[in-house]
Formats: sequence, C-alpha cells, structure tokens
Amino acid sequence: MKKLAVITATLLLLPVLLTGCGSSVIKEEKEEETVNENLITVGFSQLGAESDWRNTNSVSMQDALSRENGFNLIYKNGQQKQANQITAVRMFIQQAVDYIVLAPATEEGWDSVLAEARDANIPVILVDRRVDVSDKGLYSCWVGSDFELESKKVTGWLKGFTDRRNISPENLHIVNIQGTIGSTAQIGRTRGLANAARENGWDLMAEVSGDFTENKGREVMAALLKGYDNINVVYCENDNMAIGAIDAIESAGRHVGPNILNGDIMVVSFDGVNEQSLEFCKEGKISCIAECNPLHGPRVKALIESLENGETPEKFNYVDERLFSSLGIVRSVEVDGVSYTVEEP
Ligand code: GYE
Repeated sequence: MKKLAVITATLLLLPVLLTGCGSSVIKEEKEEETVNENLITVGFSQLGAESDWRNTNSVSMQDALSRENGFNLIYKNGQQKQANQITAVRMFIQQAVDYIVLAPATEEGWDSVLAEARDANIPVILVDRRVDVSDKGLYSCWVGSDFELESKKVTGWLKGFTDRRNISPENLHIVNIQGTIGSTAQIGRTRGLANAARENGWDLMAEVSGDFTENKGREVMAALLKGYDNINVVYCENDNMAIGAIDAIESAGRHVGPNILNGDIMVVSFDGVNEQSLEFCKEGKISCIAECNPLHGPRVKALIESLENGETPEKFNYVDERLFSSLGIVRSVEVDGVSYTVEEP
C-alpha cells in the first residue's frame, strides 16, 4: 500500500562525495521530498561515509532505489553515529515511509527504535551489518557478507603462504588494525583472526581499532611500529586502513611486501573496492585481499519487491565473494570444506 502524503524533510545538506568508482557520486540529502502515490517511499539510514566500500554502497542503493525504478528514496547519512541513525529511523517513522532500510553502525542498542517501527507497521530491511536484538522479528530480513568467512579465507591464505615458505607459526608476529568496534564486520573479521592465531600458534600481538578510515589506519600503524619492533604481518580489517598503514610503514623506512623473512612487513586486507588497494595488491604491497561486495542496491530492491508481492524473503541473504592475491604462491584456500580459488586482482 502506497501512502498519500506530502512530506517535508529538512535535512542537512552534505557535500557531494566522490567515490572510488568511476564518476558515480552520492547524491546530496535533499531539502524537500514530495511523495507521489505511485512511488514506494524508502527511508535509508546509511551509517556514514568512512570508506570507499561505503561510498560505493551508497551509490548502489541510490541507483537501484531511484525514481525511474519506482522509488522515492530518503537517504540519511548517520556520520558514523548510532544516535544520528536512531533519529533518522524515528524521522522515517513520523514520515510514514513504506520501508525502512538500515545499515547499522554497530550491533547493540536497536531494540527500542525497531520496536517503534514495528508498532508503526513499517518493515525494516537490514543491509551490510546486523543488529543484536532479542527479537529477530523486529526486522524482516538482512542482506550482506559473511565477515567471518572472509576472515577465514585470509587466514587460510596466510597459513598456506607460511606452509609453502616454511615459516614456523611462532615467527608470525601479527597486529590487527580493527574496524569500528561493535560492528558486524569488525566482530567477524576479528574473531576469524583470533581463532586462526590460536589454532595455528601465531603470535597475535595487538588489536587496535582504526575505525575503518585511512587516517586512523595511518595513525594506529605509526603507533604500533613504535610499540613493537618485530611486526611482520599487518591484518587490516579494510583496505582504506591498509592504505593508511602502508603509508605509515613506508614513512618509518620499512618495506611493505611478502618477504617477511627478509625484513618486509606483509599487509593483508578486506574489500577489494578501492582502485588503489587493488593496484597495491597487483604490486604485492597488499599480499591478499578478501573481497567484500558493496553492491547491495539491486538486492535490497529485490527484497522490497518480494515484500510488496506479499512474499516472505529469506531472513539472511549472503553474497558470494572472491579472494585476491597476485603472489601466485597459494592457488586455493579451503574453508569449512569449500575450496576458494585465489584470483588475480
Ligand atoms: O568492509 C568497510 C566499511 O561493513 C562491510 O565497512 C562493511 C565494512 C567495509 O567501512 O570498508
């Protein structure tokens, strides 16, 4: 059922953000939205614009949920603050949107506002990260990545690499530059590394958050280099932090690469969206990247269409993702009985 309403939304005007993806841009938040009865109105609370992954995801959502496709999209950027996202969801409820799409910054603290959406009979679709709520009925469905699987692929690659190079496990001295603490991507990627370190006997020396941004990645890496003189693997929970970390490593006069027995510091990472990180992967500056697919716009569109048709979509919808390395040392990685080919970036 479409709602007949004229909605006036006074929103912050944000600068247009260029993405790492061709000439696509994130459209500004609009001053005014006029809802037409033929369009499906969707309020989308995006968590922020911290990375290339995020910006590509925002463009994908805006392209798919366009007027031409039959949608009136109200896009709100939460600036990495959950409080802003809760305010946005409440605003969507007041506006009586048809659907709420939420890309939550962190998992905790969503019970009340999602109960308000349910009381207002507005279906909520989660995209990318998840929420930790006592009642899973508070949202219709979720689409995103298996972050722990991504991590198992990277750590499986690292195990294959050390086996082939005869590097003993205790000689791996790893630091983890984590994403935003409490976000699903951070939780899965951190857990995957911690488990692999324990199982393989690797020396996981430190875990510090770089909040998924290039600047924090640089800052955290510079501090880690001062605190530990034996780091030889940097596990970055996204590419933007890896780019910052590589800059910090090189600024400290160290070489980034896979020859860790000869003094290199190896960097491994996640996303494979940003062109520079893929270039670094080709050059061997980033040894391995687990792809994280941000193109959820068409997937969310399909979920909304299925709900519109009165269907019940799958609760959890996972996307397929690849694994990249240009080193040619490890050809495939096996995780939980499934073999993943290591592809050229
Ligand atoms: O890997 C990172 C972004 O939640 C999958 O968030 C997302 C992560 C992505 O900032 O670059």
